[in-house]
Amino acid sequence: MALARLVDVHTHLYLPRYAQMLRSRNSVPRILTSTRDGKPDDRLLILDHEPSGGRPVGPQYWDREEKLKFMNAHGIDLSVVSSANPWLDFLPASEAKTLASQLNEDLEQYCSDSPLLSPSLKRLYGFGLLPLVPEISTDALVQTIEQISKLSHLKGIIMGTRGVGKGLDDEALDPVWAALETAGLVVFLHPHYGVDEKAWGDKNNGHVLPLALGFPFETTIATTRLILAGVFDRFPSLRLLLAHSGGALPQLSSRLASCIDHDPVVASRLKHDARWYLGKLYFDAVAYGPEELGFVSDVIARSERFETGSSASAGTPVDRALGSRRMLFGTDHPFFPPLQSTEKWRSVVENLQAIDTVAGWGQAEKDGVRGGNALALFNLG
Ligand code: 5CU
Repeated sequence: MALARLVDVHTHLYLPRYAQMLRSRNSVPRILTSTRDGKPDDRLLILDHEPSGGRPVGPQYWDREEKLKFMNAHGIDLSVVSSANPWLDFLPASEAKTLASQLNEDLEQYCSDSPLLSPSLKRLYGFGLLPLVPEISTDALVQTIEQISKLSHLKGIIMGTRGVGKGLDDEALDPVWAALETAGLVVFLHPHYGVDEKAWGDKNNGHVLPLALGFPFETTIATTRLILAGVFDRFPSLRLLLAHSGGALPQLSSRLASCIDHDPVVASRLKHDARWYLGKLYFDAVAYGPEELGFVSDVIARSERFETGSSASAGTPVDRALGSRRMLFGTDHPFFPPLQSTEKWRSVVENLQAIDTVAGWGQAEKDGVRGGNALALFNLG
C-alpha cells in the first residue's frame, strides 16, 4: 500500500533575491531594515495599514532550513512552495520580466537542492512566477511559461488577480491560458488586494477584515469573472487551484447561476451552468473548520448534476467523498505565526483537525486531502 503523505500546497517564501529587492525600496511593498539590541530587526510592509513600522520578517520567509524545520515540526513530508504576494505586480515590465526569470531559476535551485523524501521525490517543489504587469508583451509571458515548464521542480505558477492590468477576464490573457494548459502547469490563484477598504469602516480591527474577508472575496470575484468570460469553456484542461478554499464562491455559486440565467447579456454565453465549473477547479483546504470543508466538497461533487445542463436531481444527496478529491491541504506558512511561541502552529493544527473530522470523509478521503490529491495533481509519483 502507498504511504500516506502530508503535502502542503499553500506555503510561501520570499526568495533571497526578492527580499533583497524589497529591502532596496523606499515605498510599499518593502522590507524596512534596522537592528535592535545588535540583532537584525527587519519589518515587512506589504498590505495597506500594516501596524506602524511593519510586521516582523525574518529567515522563516527566505531560509530553506527554516521551511524544512517548520515542515518537520508539523509532519509535512513535501511542500509545493510559492512566492508570497505581491509578487512582481508593482514593477515596470522590463524589470518584472528579468526578475521573474531569475526567481524561477532561484526557486528551481531551492527545490532541487532539497532533501530526498524517497528515491524519486524531493521534499520541495514550487510554483514559478510570471511577469504579469501592464505593458508586458504576450511573448514575454509565453517565454516565461516555457522557461518554467523546463524547470523540473516547478509544477505550476502562482498568480494574483490583476492579470496585465485589467483582471483575469482580459482576452489579452488567452495566449497565457493556452500556454499554461499546453504545458500542464497548475495555476495557483492567490489574493493580495482584498476589496475596497471603505467596506471596513473606521474601527481598528487590525488585519482581521482584509485577511478574513477581503482576501477570499477578491478570489471569489476573480474566479467568477473567469467563469463569466468563458475561460474554462475555451481552456477546458486548465487546472486552477483556488486559495482559501475558493473564498465565498462555493456558497454563492447557485446565486451566481440564477443571476446568469436571468441576465439577458449573459444568459446564453456559457456552455454550462455556473455550478458545473466548480467541479473543474481545485480548492486548497485552508478553511479552518470541518463544516466548511465538507460543504466545499459537497459543492464540488454537486457539479456533476449540471453535466447535462439539468438540475433535475436537485435535493438528492451528493457524494461528499467524491468532492474531496479536488481539495488539498495547505498551511499559509510563514503567515499566521502563533502570537505566543508554541511547538506547533495553531493555524496548521486547526486545518489538520478540520480535515480529520469532516463528516462523511473516510480515511481514503482524508489521506487524499492531506496529500494524495496533491501528489496526483502535480504528477509527483
Ligand atoms: O498576513 C498576511 O498579510 C498574509 C499575506 O499577505 N499573504 C498571505 O498569503 N497570507 C497572509
